[in-house]
Amino acid sequence: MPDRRSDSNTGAFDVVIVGAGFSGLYMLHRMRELGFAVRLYEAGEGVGGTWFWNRYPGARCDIESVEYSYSFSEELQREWQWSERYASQPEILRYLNHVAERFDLHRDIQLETRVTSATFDEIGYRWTIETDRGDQVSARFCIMATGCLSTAKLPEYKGLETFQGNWYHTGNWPHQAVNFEGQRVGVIGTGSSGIQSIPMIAEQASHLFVFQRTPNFSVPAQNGPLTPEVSQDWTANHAERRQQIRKLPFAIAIEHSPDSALAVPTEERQRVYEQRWQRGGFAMMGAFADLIFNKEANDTAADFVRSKIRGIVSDPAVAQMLSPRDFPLATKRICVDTGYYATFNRENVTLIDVRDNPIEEITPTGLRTRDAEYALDSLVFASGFDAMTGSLNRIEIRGRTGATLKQKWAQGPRTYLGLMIAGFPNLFVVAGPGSPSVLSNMVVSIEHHVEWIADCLVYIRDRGISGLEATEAAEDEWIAHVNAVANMTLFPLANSWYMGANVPGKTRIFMPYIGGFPNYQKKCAEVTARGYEGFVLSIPDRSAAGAAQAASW
Ligand code: N01
Repeated sequence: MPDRRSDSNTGAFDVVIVGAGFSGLYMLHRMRELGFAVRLYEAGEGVGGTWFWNRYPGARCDIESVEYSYSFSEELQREWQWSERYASQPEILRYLNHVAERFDLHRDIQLETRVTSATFDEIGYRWTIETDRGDQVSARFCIMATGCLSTAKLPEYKGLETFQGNWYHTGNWPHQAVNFEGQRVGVIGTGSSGIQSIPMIAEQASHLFVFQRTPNFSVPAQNGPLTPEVSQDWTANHAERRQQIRKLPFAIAIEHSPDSALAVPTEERQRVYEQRWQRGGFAMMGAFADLIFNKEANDTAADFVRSKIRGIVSDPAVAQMLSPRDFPLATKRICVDTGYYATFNRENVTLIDVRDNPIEEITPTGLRTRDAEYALDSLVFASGFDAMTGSLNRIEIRGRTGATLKQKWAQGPRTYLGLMIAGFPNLFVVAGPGSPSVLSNMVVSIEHHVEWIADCLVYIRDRGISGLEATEAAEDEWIAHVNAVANMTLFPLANSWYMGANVPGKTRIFMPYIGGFPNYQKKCAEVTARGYEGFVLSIPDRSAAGAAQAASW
């Protein structure tokens, strides 16, 4: 296939990709390999997506490093060695920069450019894409690789603009080092970002105040240097290991027991939980088969974690405050930490419950809750993201009927397979709502989506057709299935970002697909094998404009 980069001179591409994280980088590479004329726009000053922005102290992956890496290149797998069991943000960012260099991706990436709109033109069957730098280009296909957790969300407190100290959001952390030495620091939020950063900030700050609205379940990472044995095993057997991983429900290498938590004697159950706790990370989730389906089973695991918290935290009142009670274990993403609970034994750390004693305003010198005032030099918002839909909704995406995607999704996101949207032909989303995405090893899901999209584009090009669009019927059926599967689990019981519950006014609907990666992958393969079942394939446009475009394939 010829390299069609020269088409970029005319501002007319085959494919425009938005976002240069794990998804966008591989998508770009694949498109180029297949000979498509492609341009990638990225808002950041560098590549890396999530790993470019989330530079807060302690930022680290909660999936093991050897698994959280691309599989598409044998050479890349051989030459890259991870240093720790769970990679830190700087190491993952180095990896992604290495990938961009190694595959010479930068020549088709325009950095510091935010896509502001994408408008579909039905006559030419193309998208017009505009950016905040004044670019206006057209592309037959527009691929949103915008990430699931990319739009940071600040709580709406009055007075933030009056604060005289520095404030930060974990999802948009400065690129220069931040030094909290000798400072009184407040952290708002105790999700994964808060739980990773709190132990690190506590080591620097003169005093750390943790403002907690909802305690979360956290399990120890048991992180450490990647042992030579694991490293060598992975290098020698990665193809086989990756194949095994793709057969697992979350595409994460944890052992899944087929047993019910309720079918084993208490002592045996405790032994299993203890073993999983010592193993670290998501191992706990595979301890018994019914943990996410049966509240009683889940309670046994939740009780175990609460008992661990009581064992680690010396002040029983603080341990009680740190113990989650109002949602089942893992129905909010379980956090994976290093030294989180023990941090509350430090003299310089105070936990403040802001559920019954809410934060009322940020003041010039700190913040005020209903009951007290706190003097602070710096404030850290670890308050999360407008997840899964936020980054798509902030681009004005106008489809075939002229309606925007935001309008279409006012009652929650609707997609077919999390990949495409009825009314928005030739627009693809990598790891979109309705796909396993955040409930799987993201890199496995991303590679699967990139390859599915690439195959689809080749199919279209080979047949000389204009493109394809998901049908409303296929989308309705898929969303009904996504909801039905979610409702078989305990997940909808939590006010989680999976449910859109963390953003005031956002429709509550379970957004990711929890039917498991293998089932999902099978469904996608069936759709393809049946000639893109659930999609309408566009017949070639025989107008003069259409003929000219067809000739450009
Ligand atoms: O965000 P979150 P996150 N007043 O939404 C609190 C991934 N990730 O950035 O629960 C007071 O989980 C909020 O309280 P509540 C991972 O998938 C992965 O931590 O709404 N508090 C909550 O405690 C993760 O799940 C890693 O009551 C307020 C916190 O802020 C996802 O990103 C690392 C508040 C937000 O927690 C998001 O994690 C980091 C308010 N007004 C993130 N508003 C890895 O390990 C919000 N909060 C790979």
